[in-house]
Amino acid sequence: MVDRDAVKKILGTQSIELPSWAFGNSGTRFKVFAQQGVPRDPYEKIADAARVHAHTGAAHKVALHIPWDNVDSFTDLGKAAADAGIELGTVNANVFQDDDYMLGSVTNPDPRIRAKAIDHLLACVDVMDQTGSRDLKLWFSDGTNYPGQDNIRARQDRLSEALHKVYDRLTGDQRIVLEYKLFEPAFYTMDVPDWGTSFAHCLQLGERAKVCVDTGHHAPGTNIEFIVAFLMRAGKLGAFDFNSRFYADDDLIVGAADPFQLFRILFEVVTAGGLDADSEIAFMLDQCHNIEPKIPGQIRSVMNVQEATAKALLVDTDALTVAQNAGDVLGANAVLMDAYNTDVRGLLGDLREEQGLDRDPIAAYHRSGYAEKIAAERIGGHQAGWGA
Ligand code: LRH
Ligand code: MN
Ligand code: MN
Repeated sequence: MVDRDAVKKILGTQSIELPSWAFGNSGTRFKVFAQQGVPRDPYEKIADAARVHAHTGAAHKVALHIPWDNVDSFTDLGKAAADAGIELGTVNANVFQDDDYMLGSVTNPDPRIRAKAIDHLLACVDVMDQTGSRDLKLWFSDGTNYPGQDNIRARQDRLSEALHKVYDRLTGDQRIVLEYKLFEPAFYTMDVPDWGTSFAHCLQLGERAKVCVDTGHHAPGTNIEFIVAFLMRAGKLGAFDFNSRFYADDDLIVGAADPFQLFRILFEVVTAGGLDADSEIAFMLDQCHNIEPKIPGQIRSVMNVQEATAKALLVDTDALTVAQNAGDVLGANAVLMDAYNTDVRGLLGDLREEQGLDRDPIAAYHRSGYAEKIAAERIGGHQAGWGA
C-alpha cells in the first residue's frame, strides 16, 4: 500500500520552472494573435510567473531567454524576482534568430559566424554569473536542408569545438543542458537531432554537461520514457522541457495531448530518484499559449505535471516488483494502471489547502482580478521573442 501522506509530502517539494516566453504573445508563422495584458518587458514576465507560483505554490523559478529577456541589470531583475517570491532559473541561449545564422550558428561553415555564436553563448554564462543560474540551456537550430549542402562530420567537429569552449567557461555548479530536436527549422539534417547525439557530446564534455529532453522534439511514436530511463541510469538527464505535441513541435500545454505519456515519463523519473532531494533534474515547461490566456495556461500546465507526478508516486512499487519477478505480465500492468486511473485532484487540493492556497488555482486566479488589472495597465505588450 502506498502512503498517501508521504506522496503529498513529496508533491509539496516539487518545483516546476516556467519559461518567460510563455507569457508573451506567440503564434505560428501564419499569425501571432495579440492578447490583452501581455508583459511589456522582462520585469512584467516575472510578475506573471510569480502569479502562477502564488496560486500553485509549485513554480519557484522562471527561465530566461537571452536576448529576449535582456535588461540593464540582471542583479536588479533577480531582486525583482526575489521580491515577487520566485527565482531566476535556467538561461536559454538564442543563436537562431539573426540573419547571420541562416546556414547555422556554431556549425556554420563561416568561422566569423561561428565565433559570433560562441561569443553569445559565453555572454550567456556571464548572465548566469549575475543571476546565479545553474543551467545554460543550449538548443541549436543548426542543420542542413539538402543532401550535400554541407559536410555532416565537419559540422559535428565544429559543434564539438564550440561546446568545449563554452564548457571550459563554466564555473562552480554551472552546467550545460544540451537540447535535441528531430527537425525544424532544418529539414534534412539537424546537427543535434536526437538524444543519442546530445548524450555523446555530453559524455565527451564531462560531468557538468547533461541532456535536455523536450517532450515535443521526437518523431511520432517515440518511446520517451525509455529515453528518460536510459539517461537517468547513465546520470545524464539534466532537464525537461515539458509540452504536448499532436504533430510536430506544437508547444501545447503539457499533459493536454497525452496525459498517459506524461505519467509514464514521470513514473521513470520517480522510480529512478528524480524527485529526491539531491536530484539535479530541472523540470521546465517550454510552451506557447497561442490561443488560450497565458497565465491560466501556465497554471493548468503546472497542475497537469503535478497530477501526473501524483499518479506516478501512487504506483505500488512493492506490488509491481512482486508481479514483475513472478513474470505476471497482466498483474504488473494492472498495478501501473491502477495508479494512473486514480483521481488525484482531491489529494492535490488537500496539499494546496495545507499550503494555505486555494484548492482550485485556476478559479482563484480568475477571482483575483489580476487579468483585468494587467489588461488595463499594460498597453502594447510584446511578442514572446519571435520577431520581437
Ligand atoms: C526549440 C525550443 C528551445 C528554444 C525554445 C524557445 O524549439 O524548444 O528550447 O529555446 O524552443
Ligand atoms: Mn525546448
Ligand atoms: Mn521546441
